[in-house]
Amino acid sequence: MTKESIRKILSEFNLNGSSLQWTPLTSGLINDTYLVTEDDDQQYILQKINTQVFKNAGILMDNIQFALPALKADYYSQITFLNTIAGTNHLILEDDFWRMMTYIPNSTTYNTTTETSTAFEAGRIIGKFHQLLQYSDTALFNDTLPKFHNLAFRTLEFQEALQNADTQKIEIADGAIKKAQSLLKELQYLNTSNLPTRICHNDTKLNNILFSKSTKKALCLIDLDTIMKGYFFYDFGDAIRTVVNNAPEDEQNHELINFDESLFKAFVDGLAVNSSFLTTEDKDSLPLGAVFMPFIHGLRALTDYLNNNKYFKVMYENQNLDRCLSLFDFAEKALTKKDFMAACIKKQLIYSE
Ligand code: GN1
Ligand code: MG
Repeated sequence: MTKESIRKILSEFNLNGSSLQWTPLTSGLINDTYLVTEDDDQQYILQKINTQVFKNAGILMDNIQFALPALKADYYSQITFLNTIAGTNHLILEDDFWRMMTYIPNSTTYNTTTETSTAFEAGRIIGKFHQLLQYSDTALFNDTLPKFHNLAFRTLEFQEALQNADTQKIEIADGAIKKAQSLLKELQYLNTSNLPTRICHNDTKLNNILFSKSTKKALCLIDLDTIMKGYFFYDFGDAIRTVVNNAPEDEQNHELINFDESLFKAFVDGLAVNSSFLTTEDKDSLPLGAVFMPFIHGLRALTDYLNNNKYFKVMYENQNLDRCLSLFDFAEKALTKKDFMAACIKKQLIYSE
């Protein structure tokens, strides 16, 4: 983006301070994000939505607007969207979809953690998010990314990609393809039939939780684009894969990929603070849910590798394959901890029969 085009966008949102600075934030794999500073003081987040992925960004904004009133609560930081001069919560300029929101001062994010206090806070704030949204009218919410975490759908996409991929790619990905098939067998035991449909965040990796720099307490969840219907284990599993494992998502040295039991316990303790909304079926789904989420992400990364990296941003050709292998490795490690997880959940989350 040229300086002039960003300046033009900022002026449409009525940001005309005498000094405007911006810097790209590069951790997201889908949208383009900038931290904007106005007059060395006020900060905002500016984002260009990837409309190849979010084909109808308007209904994505609607979902966020349905959720925000319920998320307005004590001890939960509020994210506010800025209106344009024309009075809309987004700007369409030359086919690009832009939106701006407030930046919570004195806040930070972590990609990974070794601190049990951080794991506790992550569990607590995810519980709070669900507790606040538990009475939402699910019928209001759009399926912005239909079947986002639907395993049958993602398996079909994977099989299609396998049929169309280069033979060389299939050979390189042989190990990953075999792992996919064996993990799929384990996941057939995940029973979703009696699970309540909830409004979920659907992308609760650790770096989508905002923490206070001073108190170290979790403030709120950010990156609200995937707020949609789902099951609680989606948000549980996505958090677990990033809270209890210190290795990045594309780690190539699998010896560094770990499942830290004390971080898991701390996360569940934090969740227990805000867990009265959970049903027995929700709780029973959590151990396999913590295998499911890294697996489905790994499968999506593998599919994208076979499809020549059309969906996720990559920095090198085989990065999606590395993501897949790392995520599958974590899924296998989580599978060996299934009984441990079930025992912690039983002990730490009160079962109301
Ligand atoms: C994508 O762009 P980002 O990091 O918010 C993806 C998530 C994955 C994540 C992998 C809409 O999210 O599902 O967990 O990459 N979001 C979408 O880190 O596909
Ligand atoms: Mg996201």
